[in-house]
Amino acid sequence: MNTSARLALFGLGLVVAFGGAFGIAGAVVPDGVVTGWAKGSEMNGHEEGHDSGTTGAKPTSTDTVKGLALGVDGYVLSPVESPALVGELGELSFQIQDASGTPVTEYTTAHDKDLHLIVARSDGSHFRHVHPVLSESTGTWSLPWEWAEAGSYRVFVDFTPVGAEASGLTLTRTVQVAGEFAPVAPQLTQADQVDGFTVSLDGEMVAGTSSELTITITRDGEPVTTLEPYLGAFGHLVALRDGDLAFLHVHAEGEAPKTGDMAGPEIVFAAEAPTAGRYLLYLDFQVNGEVHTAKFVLDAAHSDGSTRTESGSHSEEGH
Ligand SMILES: [Cu+2]
Repeated sequence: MNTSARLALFGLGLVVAFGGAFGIAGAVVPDGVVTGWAKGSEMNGHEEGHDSGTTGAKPTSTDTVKGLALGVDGYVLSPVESPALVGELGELSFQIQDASGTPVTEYTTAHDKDLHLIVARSDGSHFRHVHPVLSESTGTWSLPWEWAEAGSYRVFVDFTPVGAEASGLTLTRTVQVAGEFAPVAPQLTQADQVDGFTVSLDGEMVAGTSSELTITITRDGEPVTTLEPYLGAFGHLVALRDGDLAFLHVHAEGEAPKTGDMAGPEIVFAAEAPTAGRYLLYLDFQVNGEVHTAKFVLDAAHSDGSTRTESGSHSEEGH
């Protein structure tokens, strides 16, 4: 594990890394429940001592991909309640239940919040990263909610149970929102325009390898140097793997910025894709008290360096 050493190279760096793809057997069953084996994976940079120095043949918990199962380590994401119809204002709510079915009401705060909620339509559009409120009496998390469009959505919750050994868990469910919709095929893009900001991404991802991604934010052609800490970091990157929406929610590693600190125009990430193929990346950043979200779509090259991204003319066939 040289993650710590690598992180030290990036003062403001964030790490985007899936574990290796050991033992993943995710499948979408007809009722929309996603099953899979994604036991206890840990965020890079949070390796616990029990991993270090082991040389056993078994994959460790860092070797799994997150965001493919509704239950991990005995914790289960309950069914998600939400408005039945597009355009109907209501509430989205759920519980995290422990192995005995009891709603969990105590969490370890991570990145300023006890729980992070990410919702994305399965085609990668309509991404939201928000923070619901916990009712400690019922153990129910909720927030006001309205579906803007129909479709099949993936709901991800990212939280850390209490306990010294606890590491961050990501649970997921599918929510269907009735109505007609036109899925959008994610097109490769390394630049986005959002709320007057131009956000561009430089770098390439290679399967199984840590690759540096540099995000640069400008406004009206001028570098933005007033990035503010948001949830204890200068930026948050969520990456979803196109095809199964394997998930990663990462925050800044290393020294947390202090209130009043500013950064920009560049944010550096180390990205490690578990497989070649397309990834949907979402960057949350804050300027002047407002949070903005920029989206990118990248192809990770095969570990031998081959890529299908240059011309886009190669077929998907062949192994
Ligand atoms: Cu969050």
